[in-house]
Amino acid sequence: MRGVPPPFPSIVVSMVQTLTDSRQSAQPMRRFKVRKIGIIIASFAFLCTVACNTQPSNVSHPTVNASTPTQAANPPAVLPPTATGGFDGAQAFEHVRKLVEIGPRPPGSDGIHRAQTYIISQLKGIGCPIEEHDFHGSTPLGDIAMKNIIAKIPGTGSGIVLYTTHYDTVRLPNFVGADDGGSGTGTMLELARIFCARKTKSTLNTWIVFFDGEEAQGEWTDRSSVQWSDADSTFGSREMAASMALSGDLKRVKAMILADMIGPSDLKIKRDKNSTPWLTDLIWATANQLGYANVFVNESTIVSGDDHLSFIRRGVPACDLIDDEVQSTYWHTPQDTLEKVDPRSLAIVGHVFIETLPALEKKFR
Ligand code: 1BN
Ligand code: ZN
Repeated sequence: MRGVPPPFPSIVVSMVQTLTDSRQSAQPMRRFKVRKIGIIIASFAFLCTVACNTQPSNVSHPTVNASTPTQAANPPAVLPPTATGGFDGAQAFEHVRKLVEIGPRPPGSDGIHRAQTYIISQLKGIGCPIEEHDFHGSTPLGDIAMKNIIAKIPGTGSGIVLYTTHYDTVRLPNFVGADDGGSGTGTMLELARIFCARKTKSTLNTWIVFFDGEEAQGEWTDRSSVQWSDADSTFGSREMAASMALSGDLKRVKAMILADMIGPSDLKIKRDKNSTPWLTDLIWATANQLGYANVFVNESTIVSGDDHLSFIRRGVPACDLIDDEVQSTYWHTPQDTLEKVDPRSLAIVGHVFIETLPALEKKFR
């Protein structure tokens, strides 16, 4: 999994090697010819490698198909955008760095207002059509002004796919939420860059959603003091699901996909039993075909409180992608800092998100 990829595809390396071997026993003239042929083939192979790697990301989407895996079982340690459908893990990580630099981002704080300015300016800068949905969360600390931010990429049909995350942080002293709040936000900003730049429309309307107020609101002192309840959490996703139900848009939602805490370098995402089985299967099949079976593992967990449930409860297919193993380590502690996030993990999830869209298009054709 963590081996460094060769500079050329292995078939090219072995072709050049064969010519080099035969060269040692050849006559001078023949040696010259063979060397020349070798140089020509190596140059051709190099040019081909460069050309293949510089295709624009919005036109090179391998169709994920159960019988034709697109990668070996162990993807390389370095995942450049050319290997991940154009998704740049380094860019996603830079967004996480900027959010962490802001500091704590609990709802209603200066920090979350700065995070909102950052997310909105990034989305506008890449040309995404955006909406800001302002509302008030009724919390144990009183009414708090909150804001969902939505990039709406139009499709040719009526169906909607929601790619979602939360950008607020839990109200704990010195908590900056690199993984919890940061990793999903950085990933969705990079996903927005790719989807908003596409010239060809998907059949599905693709909405990228940044929820406020996912965390429980209270004057918490440490992680053991945090009391999570359905009424005091997931304010942003409950608000969005409710307003979409009122407008009639909720019926158009084919799938809601949530990314939450996807940053660890040893990322391990289990199947959440509260998520919709067919959608979980579709995402896991996509991840398997891309060679990420060691990240999207065949184990189960139960996520009993997160933003996907706001949609599941209203009958919308939804799936939560979360590494719940960090709950026993840095989760909801001041140690949730930048080094807990690996650009490679963001790239893997981003790649799966990119390829999930055509799989959904196919399903709802
Ligand atoms: C995720 C990140 N969550 C809070 N911060 C939601 C959650 C709550 C996930 C309880 C698992 C258990
Ligand atoms: Zn949290």
